[in-house]
Amino acid sequence: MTPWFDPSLVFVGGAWRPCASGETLPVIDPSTGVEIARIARGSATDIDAAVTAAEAALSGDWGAMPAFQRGRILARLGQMVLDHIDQLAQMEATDVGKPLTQARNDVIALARYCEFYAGAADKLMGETIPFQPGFTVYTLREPHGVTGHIVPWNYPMQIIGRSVGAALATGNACVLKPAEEACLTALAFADLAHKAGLPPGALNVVPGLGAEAGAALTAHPGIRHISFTGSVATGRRVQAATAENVVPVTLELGGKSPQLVFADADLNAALPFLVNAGIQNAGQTCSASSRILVERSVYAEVCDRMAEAYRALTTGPAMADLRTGPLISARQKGIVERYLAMADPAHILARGQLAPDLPPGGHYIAPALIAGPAPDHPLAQEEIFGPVQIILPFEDEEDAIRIANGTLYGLVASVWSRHGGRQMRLAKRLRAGQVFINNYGAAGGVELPFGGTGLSGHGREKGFEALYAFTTLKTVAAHHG
Ligand code: TXE
Repeated sequence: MTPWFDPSLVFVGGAWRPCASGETLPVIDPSTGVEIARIARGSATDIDAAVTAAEAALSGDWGAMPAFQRGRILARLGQMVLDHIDQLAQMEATDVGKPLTQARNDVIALARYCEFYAGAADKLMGETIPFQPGFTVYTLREPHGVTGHIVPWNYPMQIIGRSVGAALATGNACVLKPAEEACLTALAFADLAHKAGLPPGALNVVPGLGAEAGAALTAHPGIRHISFTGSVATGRRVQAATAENVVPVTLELGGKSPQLVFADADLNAALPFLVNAGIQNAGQTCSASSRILVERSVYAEVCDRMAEAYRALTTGPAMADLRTGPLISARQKGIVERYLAMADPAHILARGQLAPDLPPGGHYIAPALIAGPAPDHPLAQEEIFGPVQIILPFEDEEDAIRIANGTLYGLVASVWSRHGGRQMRLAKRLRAGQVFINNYGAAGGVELPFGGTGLSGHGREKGFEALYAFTTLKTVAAHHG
């Protein structure tokens, strides 16, 4: 997989150029541990140049462009993404270590975000407000200006789609800082956007380390909004930095999302979702369902059936396209192994299988299903971010809610039950930004507002809701007598 662009450059003002320091960072293929490319080590100087380019775009062609025209460019971009599906999927699979089919799905999701926000660009409207006689009052939705986007390594294309897509549709100019572990598709996206007709400076991409390029972006006084997806620890730093400049921030910080399985559930329908929501992308998913809560009377049966499904899971290189690939890095593998070491070996119900002859430098972990640590155990409380699921029993609806809501997170939850009243009650009482009934994740749902409460963060991305987040509201009160 050789990118069609030079990945060691930054993309600023519609052109590729070396970063100011001239230094580069390695791109490691997590499936093999081998370096496959170099990316720029962007710094505060590059971020500053990107913000300047974005400001120039706003006072030039991009800022003057009518909304429908922005939509057309996004629509073209969506088509170009689909036209490059093979290259982009291979690039993402190699860079992130995700199985090729999952990487292809991410390409399709990126195209869907472009399509959705293309269609929405000229449909965001203000209101007229009934006021006193002699006045006409209305609201205008205006772009923030230059928006900063800090993206993690687990779903680069999807997260870029949901945040940059909405920001461009509403007329902001973006500076994107992808994760140092997986930058390639961010750079590819910028190249395609340029070719789709996006004016220079409307989208700038500066790869680099979080503590350098990332911190410089969040602290830059020219940035008017920050969208961040990543860890709680970094999210806190990002929010503190944006507080200095008093700019709004959207934080999506992962979770410990539960699926609640009641005795009356259709277990055949539930089972694939119970397992897949935990192991997709090797569990490195913000909305991963890492806790399965099961009504006591069917607990043993669900444990057995999930264990059987786990034993059939295979893990191997991204290009082998098995159920799970490697973890992103040796560091992430170490984190997951430390959590696994906390488990009582007798509680590990099942492990998946590692494919034979794995490349020795890859960061592989066989998925693990762990039964019954106490709900307050770190395994049942903390985000592990690996292919590990915890399965716990509950006694009744009240107990289920207590355990489900008993972490500091609140991103996603699901309820498996045929009982309509229970579905509605739980949908109201579960602490989460999204609740699914008899499904999980709704296949990604680009149309569906997404975000969390508690340590999972605040603000909403995806769907139409993101358009409100990426605009600021102006009220105009005209007195005409
Ligand atoms: O995250 P970071 P890491 C969780 C997951 C994982 C843990 C650590 O539990 O084990 O976080 O992952 C940039 N100012 N999630 O270390 O540090 C960084 O360059 C500005 C959940 O990768 O949060 C990258 O682009 N930016 C999550 C992005 O922040 C900074 C997805 C994420 O990195 C910065 C990823 C700084 N000071 C990890 N420091 C999810 N919600 O899905 C780093 N960055």
